[in-house]
Amino acid sequence: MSSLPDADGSAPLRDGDHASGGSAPAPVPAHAPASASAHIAPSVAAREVHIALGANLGDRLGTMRDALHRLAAHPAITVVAASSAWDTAPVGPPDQPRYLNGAATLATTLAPAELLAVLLDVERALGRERTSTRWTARSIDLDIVLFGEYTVDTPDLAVPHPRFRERAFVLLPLAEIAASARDPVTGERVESLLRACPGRSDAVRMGPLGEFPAR
Ligand code: A4P
Ligand code: MG
Repeated sequence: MSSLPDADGSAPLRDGDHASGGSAPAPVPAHAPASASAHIAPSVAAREVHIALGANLGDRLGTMRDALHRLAAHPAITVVAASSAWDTAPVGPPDQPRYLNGAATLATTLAPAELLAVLLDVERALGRERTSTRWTARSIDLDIVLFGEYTVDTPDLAVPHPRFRERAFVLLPLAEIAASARDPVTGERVESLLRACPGRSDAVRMGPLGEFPAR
């Protein structure tokens, strides 16, 4: 993408590709399970990925915690950090309950499309039902917000998430755990995107999503 600010900081990924090129990959954290690097070719280093979680049906907090534990149990994923849970007003159709939102940082050797497949599996396992209408109430929503400094633009996956810059319900929790993470499209850091984002005052910080990495 010509608009990318960092000549060496971003590289488009095709569906199914492993992240390659771009900035130096994040090292596998010391606490990563040994199986994490064995899952895919050992030469594939773990990437730092930030995901957003949202829920406004059922046991919102319990479902979000369950989702993180399921991700942490995956052999190619380490949950490096989790934000607080934030109670937020619904964006979109107003006739739905308030959301609980959060964010987590993962280290993974999975390719973006593979990680998306895992997230969709976890959503299904936790009772997510999709309707033909966008932005309707859901038991759990798991979105990839940033995948290192890479960009992905395929029919099934867009990274960075196309709407994260204008969403306080994504940026507030993300800024707790990844304030200096950089948006590869605008070059802005999460903390400065948050400062420019409307809707922050409507969100209420609740307790932690959980202790990650799990001890
Ligand atoms: N998809 C494309 N890019 C991505 C990505 N980066 N991460 C595709 C995850 N999925 C991605 O998703 C539909 C398809 O998007 C996926 O199958 C995948 O192939 P979905 O979860 O069924 O759709 P959705 O969430 O209803 O729609 P959308 O447009 O992704 O919604 P948003 O933008 O995520 O907004 N208000 C509050 N307060 N809190 C919320 O969490 N969430 C939404 C949904 C609306 N209002 C909200 C909240
Ligand atoms: Mg989604």
